[in-house]
Amino acid sequence: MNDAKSRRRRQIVLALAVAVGGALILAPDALANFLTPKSGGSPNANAIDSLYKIVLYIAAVVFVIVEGALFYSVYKFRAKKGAVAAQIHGNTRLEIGWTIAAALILLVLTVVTFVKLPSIIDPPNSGPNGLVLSASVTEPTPPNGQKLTVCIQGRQYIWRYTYGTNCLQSAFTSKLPYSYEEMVVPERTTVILDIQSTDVIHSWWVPSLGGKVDAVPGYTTYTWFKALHTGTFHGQCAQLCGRNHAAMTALVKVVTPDQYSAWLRQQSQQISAANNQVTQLRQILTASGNL
Ligand SMILES: [Cu+2]
Repeated sequence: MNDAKSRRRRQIVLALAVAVGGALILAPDALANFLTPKSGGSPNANAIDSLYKIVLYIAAVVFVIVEGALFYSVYKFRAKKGAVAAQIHGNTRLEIGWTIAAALILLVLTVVTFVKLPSIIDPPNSGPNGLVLSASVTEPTPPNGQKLTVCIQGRQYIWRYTYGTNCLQSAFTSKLPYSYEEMVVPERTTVILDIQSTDVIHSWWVPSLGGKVDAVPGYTTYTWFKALHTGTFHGQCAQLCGRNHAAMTALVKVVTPDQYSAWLRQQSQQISAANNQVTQLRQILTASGNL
């Protein structure tokens, strides 16, 4: 009877060990960007990812030690039904020890976080092959002041992007080019995002290109990214903003600076051609008394 019991226990322990070992071996591939934040698109996304991993690994070590001690104690000090428990009145050295250890861990996490924060918050200069752009004073600015500004407007249920340094002040009077849903930007260029909302609170989030920033009606919030290479990056409004919230996706298309300039020109031409058509239509409708 006892033999069968201990064999069964050994089998359970073995099965658990195989399951945990297997999960650890398979984890890096299957769970890339699942357990840790997406990264690789922009330096701030990479900094968020590395800070996250440092905290995760420290927490994992603490988890293993605490759970290991728990399981060890449960096993080692198991007793038969009806046994009288030992009466223990604390252990001062142990208690002081784990209080200091916990405080030290918090101290390390605090220091690491504050060391890492500037690389997440402050935009760097554009790369040598990035676009050379003008400066303005109201937004976060890289050390040399050169940046590309894109204004993002959240509205139920689409993102609108306006391109140009003065996009906050004179998007319409300057006839700045704009696009919906898909943002086009040049690679290796520090892009500052001025984020606004026209209706409810939305949240701008393209995980591979950095952190999440709310778009709040009546306010302008800012963030930045510097795409490290060309490609497309997907995002999704991260704040429940209404019944069609799930459809409020974002796509950032990173192209070469030359392709970007060409796209911007083409976009401007298409917008003005469309406006001309509408103007003609309006004249016809007005002349015929239908408007
Ligand atoms: Cu939204």
